[in-house]
Amino acid sequence: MSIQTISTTPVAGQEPGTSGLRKKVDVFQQAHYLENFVQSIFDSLDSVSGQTLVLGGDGRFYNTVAIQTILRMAAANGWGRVLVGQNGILSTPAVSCIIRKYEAYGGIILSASHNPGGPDGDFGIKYNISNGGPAPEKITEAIYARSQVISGYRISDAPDVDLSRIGQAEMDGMQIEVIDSVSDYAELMQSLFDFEAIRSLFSSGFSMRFDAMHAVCGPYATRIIEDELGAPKGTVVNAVPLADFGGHHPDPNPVNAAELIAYMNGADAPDFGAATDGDADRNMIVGRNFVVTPSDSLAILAANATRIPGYSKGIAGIARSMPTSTAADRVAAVLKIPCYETPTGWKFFGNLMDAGKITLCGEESYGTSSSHIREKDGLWAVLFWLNLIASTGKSVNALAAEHWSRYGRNYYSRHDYEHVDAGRANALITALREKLFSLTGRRLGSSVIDRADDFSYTDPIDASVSEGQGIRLLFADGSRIIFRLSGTGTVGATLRVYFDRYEPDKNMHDLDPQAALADLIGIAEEVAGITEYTGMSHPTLIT
Ligand code: G16
Repeated sequence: MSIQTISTTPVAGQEPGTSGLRKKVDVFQQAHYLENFVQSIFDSLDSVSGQTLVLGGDGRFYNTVAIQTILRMAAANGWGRVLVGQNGILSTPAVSCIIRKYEAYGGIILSASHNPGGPDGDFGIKYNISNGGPAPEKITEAIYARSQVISGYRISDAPDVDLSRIGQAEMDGMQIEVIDSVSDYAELMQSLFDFEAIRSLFSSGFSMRFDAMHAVCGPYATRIIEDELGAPKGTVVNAVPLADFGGHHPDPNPVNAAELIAYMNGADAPDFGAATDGDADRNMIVGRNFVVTPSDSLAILAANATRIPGYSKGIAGIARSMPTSTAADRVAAVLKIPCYETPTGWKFFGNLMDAGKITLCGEESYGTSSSHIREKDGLWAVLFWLNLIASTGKSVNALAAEHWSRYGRNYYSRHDYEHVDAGRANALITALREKLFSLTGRRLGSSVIDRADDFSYTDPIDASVSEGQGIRLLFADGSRIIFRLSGTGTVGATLRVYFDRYEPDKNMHDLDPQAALADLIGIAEEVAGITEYTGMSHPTLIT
């Protein structure tokens, strides 16, 4: 076996977005495309010689092909050891857990998360650093810069490694360990939650439906919820990961997980419902005829954290991404702990967790987690809710209603306009940016804009500055409208418009969120001219 240096030329557009590089599968299949990006990652790191890399993906189409290529490149670049999930499968939270547990140098995750899979779908690649979290912007910018000047990559001509069997292999002096995809993660969950209490809950007849959406969480949820916690077989549905996610969009929200929602609204609905996404870092929590918004989920978990063994001593602080509702801020104020507001992107939470400033964090995009790892963690959130239900004896619906009655309710919704022409979408944001000054102090309907700005974040730990993170209209009554463009799509642009309105009156907590937000929705159209710019009179997705 020999190591070769292959000549290559830069490919335009290898700039990581909100969470790594995501493109259509056929883009990744172009000659040298994946190799250029992987070599750019390796070249952007301090010496990787002899170091340990964790490698795995969500099982989508092209996963195993990419894994074999990355193994050959890792060997050629001098990595000492690669821990790779059996059959190339590792969820995003599991990669984070394994990097931390085995003190690896970093990890590569192959996933386009909630984006559809299959030959016509999306593929993605992301590098995580030694704390287990996504590489910060300093590194992603270096990777991109490198990708634009690359002239060659190193690769071994060794044959494919058998990933189907747990065990050891060797490639050009590099050790390869094919590891069980689930066990390290399962052990971590056991250390945080009261498994005994959850077992008793299930043995008392409590029923649940967990929709793994034919994505990577299936094996994790089956092992933990059915095998270890004793939920009846069949509790986890769509449990086998498929390369195309069964043709569905593996995104746990009420639109894409419509089957689960219908089930939970039916006459025979179980007590509790949950779903996770392509790479198992997102989650949706569902009660009977009721969906918990992700922003509320973060606030409710924070308010009840001391009921959970892993958090019984309390939490140091909370962080939420800027567009996430301010429900968590109200909990932090009562607990007298800080609440940080970061740009969209999990990578912004890492420094706060490493510095011990926060314990819990979350985002409106169905992501919640804690400092147990450095990624969002779908199954963790589900187990947290199960533990909460077991320790309080209350349903999801009752826990949410009680929370609102104590803290008030943040009505919240996100409207997405997908596949918009990128030029038109950018023009909308530019026009808003130019109007910011004139919007401040303006009265629209019964609301006054207290402040209009383009969100900028200065990291409190390393003082790095991230500008242009979303247009905010902040109203005098605490309501907010936010406009930003998604950084995870692969076709055209997606405009996201976020609405957040606080309602303290407990007699007003049963409104339909779209009705409760109708005034703000009208103001967004008036201020931004969404229909004119996008050519769409309605959002393509409402969550
Ligand atoms: C990623 C990021 C999240 C972000 C979400 C949506 O999630 O990790 O932090 O909130 O994308 O980002 P955007 O609004 O830019 O599309 P995931 O689950 O796709 O990795």
